[in-house]
Amino acid sequence: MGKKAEKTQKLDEIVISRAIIEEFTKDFLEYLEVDVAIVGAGPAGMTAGYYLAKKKKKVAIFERKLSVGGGMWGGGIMLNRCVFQEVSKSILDEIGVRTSKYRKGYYTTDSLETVSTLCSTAIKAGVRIFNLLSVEDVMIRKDIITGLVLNWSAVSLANLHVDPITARAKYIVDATGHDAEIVRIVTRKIGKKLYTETGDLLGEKPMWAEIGEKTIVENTKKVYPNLYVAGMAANAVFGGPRMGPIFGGMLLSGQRVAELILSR
Ligand code: 48F
Repeated sequence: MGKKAEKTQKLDEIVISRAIIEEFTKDFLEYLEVDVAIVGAGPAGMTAGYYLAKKKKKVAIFERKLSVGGGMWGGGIMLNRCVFQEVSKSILDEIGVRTSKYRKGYYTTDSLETVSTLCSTAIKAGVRIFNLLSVEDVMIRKDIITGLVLNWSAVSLANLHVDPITARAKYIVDATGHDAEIVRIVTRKIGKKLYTETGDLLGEKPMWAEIGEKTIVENTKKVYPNLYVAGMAANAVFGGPRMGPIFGGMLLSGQRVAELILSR
């Protein structure tokens, strides 16, 4: 289209509306059946999505909030810098987040750059992120999780009595952070059948950055048939400590869960 044509283009509000509805619906319908459904677009969920999509898996991330990024935007106490340790730097380099060396083994990033780059890289690798959708339940067939129950977050916020819809997935990742919401739903609905010592959530332990960052990767694993935990949810389920505003473990956990699922 030439410059003249651009200036004189007429705009039709109905075309704009149809574009939104048709394009979104096309995607949504396509992603109601996926290889991997990830709940939560925090650092762990988006990293997991990126590594799975990179290997051509069909991945949907369902995020309750308007914005992705979970607890990453505010760095520590709303100071928008994130800290990463040496072992996680290669992931930042791979996705193109700039790092600044603070001391030996410690790097900082701009949290806004980190979230936006992680999100953009995941989407460009093929992940579809559906924001404003809450996972409120799971589908279970013969003791295996087969899918998620979804509703618009606005429905619960407004306390409306509206039924949800469902999405089917071969594998599900609970990347919902401290609350480990999906694992909690499983124990509430079908009892203490998790792959933990007690069958129940063991609960997050007090802050200990060094141990927390180590255990979060070890605790990233299958917790119930076809259900994996990643990110802070992994330590909440398997009894690891919290680690505060250091984010390397979140990325490493996301990468780990992708590896585990790909190895299946
Ligand atoms: O909390 P969040 O950032 O989890 P993460 O990826 O990273 C944890 C760190 O941010 C931080 C830390 C620990 O000290 O370093 O806490 O493990 O992101 C979780 C995302 O899941 C969404 C939530 O809105 C957030 O963006 N979420 C939670 N429950 C649901 C959900 C749900 N039921 N349905 C959809 N999204």
